[in-house]
Amino acid sequence: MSYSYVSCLLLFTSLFSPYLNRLNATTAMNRRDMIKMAALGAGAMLIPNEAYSYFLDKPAFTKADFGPNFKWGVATAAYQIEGAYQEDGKGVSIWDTFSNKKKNIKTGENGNVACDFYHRYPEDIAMIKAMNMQVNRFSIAWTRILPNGTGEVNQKGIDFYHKIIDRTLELGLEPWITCYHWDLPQALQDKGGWANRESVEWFNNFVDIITKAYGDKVKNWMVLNEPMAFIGVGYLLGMHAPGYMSFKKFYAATHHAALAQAEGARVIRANVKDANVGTTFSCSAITPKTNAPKHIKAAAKMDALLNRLFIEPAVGMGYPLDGWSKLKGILKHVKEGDMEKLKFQYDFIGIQNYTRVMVKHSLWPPIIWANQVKPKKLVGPEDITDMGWEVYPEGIHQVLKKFAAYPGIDKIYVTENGAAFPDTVEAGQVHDTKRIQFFKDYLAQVLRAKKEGVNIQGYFVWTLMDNFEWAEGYMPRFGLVHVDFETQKRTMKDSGLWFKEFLK
Ligand code: GCO
Repeated sequence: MSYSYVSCLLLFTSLFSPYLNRLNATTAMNRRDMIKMAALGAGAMLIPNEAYSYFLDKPAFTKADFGPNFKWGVATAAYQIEGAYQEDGKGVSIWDTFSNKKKNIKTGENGNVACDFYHRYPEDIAMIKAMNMQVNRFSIAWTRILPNGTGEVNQKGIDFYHKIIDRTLELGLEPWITCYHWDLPQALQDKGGWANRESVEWFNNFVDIITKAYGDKVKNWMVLNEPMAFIGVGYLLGMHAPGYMSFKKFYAATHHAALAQAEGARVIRANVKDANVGTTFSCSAITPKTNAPKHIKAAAKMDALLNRLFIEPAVGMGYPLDGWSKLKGILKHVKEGDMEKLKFQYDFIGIQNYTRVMVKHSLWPPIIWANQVKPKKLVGPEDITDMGWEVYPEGIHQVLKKFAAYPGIDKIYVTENGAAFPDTVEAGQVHDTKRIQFFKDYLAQVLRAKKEGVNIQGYFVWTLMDNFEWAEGYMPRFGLVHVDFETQKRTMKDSGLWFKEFLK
């Protein structure tokens, strides 16, 4: 999804890169497997568990290569981990409503209990420290602070996040707050949610309250988590809360979320002294299936939708109508002065990358006439994650370069990157070698972009522990820590131990 002007070149090179990349990955996998087999044969018991995977195949880089000020951390989201969905005065969010309708979640599960972080946070935050990470990125559930979205503040909700922040600080970690990670109050959805222009005011009010409450203690703030994901998947594809499939609602919601992004940033800047203000974007390298013009055009449309839609208005370029003319429906919602208001000089942007998207021209779905080529149909990708996503390390390099090239972009943090694999606990251990390999390969590409001059200042793993993966339920496990959802027992995976060793 990308590749308009700056990245046109990348689009063409990316046609060839999968092959080169795959070759490298295969070699690495074989080597790793061979060493692993040898280690097992030679008495793996002699290798202390903590160093187990790390010794199998050291990466070609060290922590020091990323520089002394580079920040390492983990990211989570309130709805995915907290549970306690009706406790201490919390109001109902759109995800409470959505996940409690069985048909909406693949596994029929809901997020009512999730990881029970609400009660287990002291130990859970300690695990971040145990992995030698520095940053705890988490989000605030709007409905704990304002059960009805606006109006009366729930003091117990305010207190809860003070406890999270204090625990984080007491362990010597930095709290990084995401103001909105998808859990809009249901009371506001009942008034139209993001499709209602008043959402900008509702959001400003919420951000005003939380920045005044926590701004003395917390300096790093992110306004939104992946606006494209919660607007696109929530209002157009109907697969996430609030579950709409409507262009009309999508156009309105897009503009209001884009406005809220900049207005929310202004509130943070006004209320928090010395704030580091950012916002996060989902992004994927886009590859057309072949270089036939029809596939290239299809890829450009996907790029406009998936990558460009929220960053470009934020940097003063307006909406990417040149990529997909159908987006002009958004303009109906633009009032005088809005284009100016959409702009904000962020201190940093957060890049969230998992996979790449290969695109073909297609008669389905109509309107966009573009569809994704399923990774299974690609030529021999080295791994497909439990999300059905292709492992494509070079993609993170491409999106870092692409986003760094926008005007006015200063610092970049990789605020999410990770993978879901089917992990099992065996004798109290989780040997998630695929995930370790994933991090080694993606980090190598992050470092490559950094060496090429992209101002990357940190990397946060998605995610601390296995959790409620939205419409997918609890099946895809993304954590560095395994969670048994029956007993809530936590087991640090080898990948968590790998980070502990790597960051020592
Ligand atoms: C996102 C969200 C996370 C997801 C993760 C894996 O990026 O979609 O921030 O909440 O769980 O990305 O899908």
